[in-house]
Amino acid sequence: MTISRRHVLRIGGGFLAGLAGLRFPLASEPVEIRMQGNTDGSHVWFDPIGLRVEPGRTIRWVNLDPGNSHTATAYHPKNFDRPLRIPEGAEPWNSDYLLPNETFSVTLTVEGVYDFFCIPHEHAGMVGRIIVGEPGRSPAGSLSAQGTGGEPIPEVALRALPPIDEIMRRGVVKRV
Ligand SMILES: [Cu+2]
Repeated sequence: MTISRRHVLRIGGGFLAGLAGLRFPLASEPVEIRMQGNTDGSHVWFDPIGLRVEPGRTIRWVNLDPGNSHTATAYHPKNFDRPLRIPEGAEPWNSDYLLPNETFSVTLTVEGVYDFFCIPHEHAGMVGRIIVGEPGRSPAGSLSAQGTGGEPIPEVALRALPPIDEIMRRGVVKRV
């Protein structure tokens, strides 16, 4: 008894063709970062504090802290002569003060690591980190995590920033 070779070969095709259309990344929807604070104002934070997105994604900060104004401000020489901690060639942003329930949005297209802070609460460790695409792909990506020049970043803020590899692994990192 012999198995028909033609029969075996017929099984292979067709299955994979359907899979290509299954991905819907919803890249047009903004990703939200919430500005939070506890009731007595002794703790303030970005939620999430670490985030990974694909290039072209819009980030929207929203102030959900009823008791405080907050900012989302990129570490960049154009913002109060702070060290460069976003990719070279990327546009710096500064939301200015957001009152409760106000929002601010930015679309990030250059791949790399972006660190940002809240102007009145940087010394309380209110900072965040966004990774766009693959940080290694842009030469400035890894460099920006070190930062250069300007008024130095307080130790408490540096320590609050989640490690790049943790953000790459988990996609979203919450404050502990
Ligand atoms: Cu703040």
